[in-house]
Amino acid sequence: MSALVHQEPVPELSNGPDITLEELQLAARNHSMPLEALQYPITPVGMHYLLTHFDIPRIDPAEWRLTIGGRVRHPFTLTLEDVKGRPAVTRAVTLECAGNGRAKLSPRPISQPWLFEAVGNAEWTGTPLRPILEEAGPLDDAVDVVFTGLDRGVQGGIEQQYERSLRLTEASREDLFLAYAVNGQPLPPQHGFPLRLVVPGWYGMTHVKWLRSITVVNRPFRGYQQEPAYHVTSSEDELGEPVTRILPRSLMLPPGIPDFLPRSRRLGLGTWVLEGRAWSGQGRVVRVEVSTDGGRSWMDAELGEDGGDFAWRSWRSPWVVAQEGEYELCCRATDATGSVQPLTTRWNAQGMCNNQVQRITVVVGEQLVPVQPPVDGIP
Ligand SMILES: Nc1nc2c(c(=O)[nH]1)N[C@H]1C(S)=C(S)[C@@H](COP(=O)(O)O)O[C@H]1N2
Ligand SMILES: [Mo]
Repeated sequence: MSALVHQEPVPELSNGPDITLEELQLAARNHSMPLEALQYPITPVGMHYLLTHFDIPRIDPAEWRLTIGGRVRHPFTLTLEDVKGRPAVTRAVTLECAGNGRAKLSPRPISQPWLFEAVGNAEWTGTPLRPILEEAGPLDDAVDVVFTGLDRGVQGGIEQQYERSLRLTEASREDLFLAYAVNGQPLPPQHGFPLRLVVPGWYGMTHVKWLRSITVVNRPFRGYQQEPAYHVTSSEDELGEPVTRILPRSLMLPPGIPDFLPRSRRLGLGTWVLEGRAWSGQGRVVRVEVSTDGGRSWMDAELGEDGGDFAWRSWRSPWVVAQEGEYELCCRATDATGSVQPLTTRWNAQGMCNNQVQRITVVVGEQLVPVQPPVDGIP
């Protein structure tokens, strides 16, 4: 009678600590970038990762105002039209969540359970922040600049607006801007409509969405998202080091076709091109290496065009596969400061900054039709 029920064979899956339903709830709201999006030099908006701590606020652009105040000589307010009327810049910026890689740590710190795909490289348009700060005129005792969003919630038992600060010197750098468009479109609600901060090179938490106010203060800001959140610490009892700039990382476009479960890749024999993107917020990516034996031996990949100071760059490496079997592919980036992606990362309590190398299992079989013809490389 039940012969018509379609049942797949149960695949052998990797064992890990159980994910809770609450983590799954976060993971379903806050999606990562599908790795096939590595094909695009500029990430299409719907494929860009997303992270929102609380609810996505609904904002009426006619009512919305940005206030600039605190320890300044000339506090003022801008409408959205005022912001758009100011000088505009457009920049490709790689955004990555500081918690990217968290789910690979053991034991897994409980929060958004990212694997390695909490990243995107969109083209943001907005107006530079520095002239706005200059017009406001910070007083001599100014220390921090606080960026406050319109979203509200409870975290760590504390009711709060989402807000983060930067030292005045960092906030006054030339490359920061307030973005009202992404990939040529007005910001969609989930990416911060109508205005968000963009801090090229810094991890995602700094890029405050749904910006409501910019406040200059005369002491180091200690709001929840500044402290204790976003620190690399080995225990809950000590503060540790604040998370700032993005560590180097490379990702590989998974070759071949996926096996629905267990998510490994299938590929035929032949000559393939392994390719992907690499980035760092500390300096340019100067080297990417590839391994097809799980990190035992490495070869240099060819680097593609430099995407600019704060955007990822492409890399590629030919791969001749003459033998059937299982392969473990890895890639690792080195940036201009000499910082290299590690094979394993030291555990930390919040699951921050895990830039350990990605591993892709590929099953090569003679029978398989070559599904991915050798290509000229991603642009
Ligand atoms: N107001 C506000 N801004 C925010 C957040 C938030 O929850 N609220 N999340 C931050 C974090 S942790 C990240 S990683 C990035 C994600 O940006 P995206 O969703 O546009 O990719 O936004 C940052 N800005
Ligand atoms: Mo994040």
